[in-house]
Amino acid sequence: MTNCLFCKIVAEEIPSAKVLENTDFLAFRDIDPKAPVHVLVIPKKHFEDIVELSKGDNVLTAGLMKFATEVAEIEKLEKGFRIVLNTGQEGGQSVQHVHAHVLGGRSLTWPPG
Ligand code: DGP
Repeated sequence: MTNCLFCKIVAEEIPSAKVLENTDFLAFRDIDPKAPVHVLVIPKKHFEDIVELSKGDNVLTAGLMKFATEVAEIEKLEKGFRIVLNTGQEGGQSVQHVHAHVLGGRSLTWPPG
């Protein structure tokens, strides 16, 4: 998708601090971290949100979770972490390319705001 911020990060038109990458997924550090570790995990192919992804591609849907847990392992989050997929307006999604936040490195409170 031409005007998608995260597609531009995948295409390296916009720089990012990469954490992990394979053929299908990219993980990079959030520009505005909410925890000592805050990494975004995205499929390289454009899907607007987790609803579109899960309806469109079972393999990538499962792969996203697997990739996110690999990121948690690389980031040494053995004490615990959180995977968050903000979805839609009320879910707080601001970038319309599905992404999982991997958050950790501190004690995380619940419930979120
Ligand atoms: P969400 O609000 O769930 O849609 O999360 C979008 C996240 O994307 C937010 O935490 C900030 C991050 N973000 C926005 N623009 C950029 C950028 O240009 N680079 C990086 N690395 N992260 C960005």
